[in-house]
Amino acid sequence: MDGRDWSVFLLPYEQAVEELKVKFKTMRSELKVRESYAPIEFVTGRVKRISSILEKAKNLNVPMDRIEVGIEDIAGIRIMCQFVDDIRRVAESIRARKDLLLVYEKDYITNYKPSGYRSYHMIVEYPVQTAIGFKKVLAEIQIRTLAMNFWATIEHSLNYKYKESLPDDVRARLRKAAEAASQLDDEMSSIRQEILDAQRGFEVRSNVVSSV
Ligand code: 0O2
Repeated sequence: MDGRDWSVFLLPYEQAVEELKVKFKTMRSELKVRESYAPIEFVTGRVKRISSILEKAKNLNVPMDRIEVGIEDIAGIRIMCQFVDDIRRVAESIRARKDLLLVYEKDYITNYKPSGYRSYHMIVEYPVQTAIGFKKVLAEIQIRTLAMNFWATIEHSLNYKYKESLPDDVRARLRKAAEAASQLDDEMSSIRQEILDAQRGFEVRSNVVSSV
């Protein structure tokens, strides 16, 4: 494929990323109004770089005429949440959506990667209405906490910079840092739970007082 072919090939993916970003950002603002709390903190999206698509196709032995089905994250959406529980809530709402079809899910939170990487991935099929007709594209939705995102962003940039030359001790320290990020998430969840319990206790007490 030459440059023009790639630009045309990537158009529906660009459209899918833009539309999905708007939809999840809208979900956040809508839930803030309806329930005064949204499980989404912020949303980003990107279309995979051509060099990354080619590299992944090579690594996975995907022929060029099969990249549409063989590379599932050409369109990528990332949803950042405050708490681990929020990830489950967002995943549930994605499963219930009628504007996309869930293909499969990868739970890298329970089964974190050897690198220490944690995130919840959902591969979906998303229909776009292009200028020349209807087309279904695959997209990868990554759902993670702010702590998971902090770790993944830094690990990704270090890996990108140092490639295979990342020293073993750095890899080991990154794994430890991922563990620390996970403990931070657990601690934040338990602090949140204590606040919720305290608020519930307060509501119960004030109901008893108002009924006497
Ligand atoms: P970029 O730069 O985001 O475009 P698998 O075969 O299951 O190991 P596969 O098929 O590559 O993995 O897909 P996976 O793991 O579901 O998703 C790949 C994407 O997840 C990556 O995209 C990253 O965004 C993220 N990811 C997966 N593992 C790691 C990791 O160890 N560290 C970090 N920082 N991110 C990870 P790409 O392809 O890296 O590219």
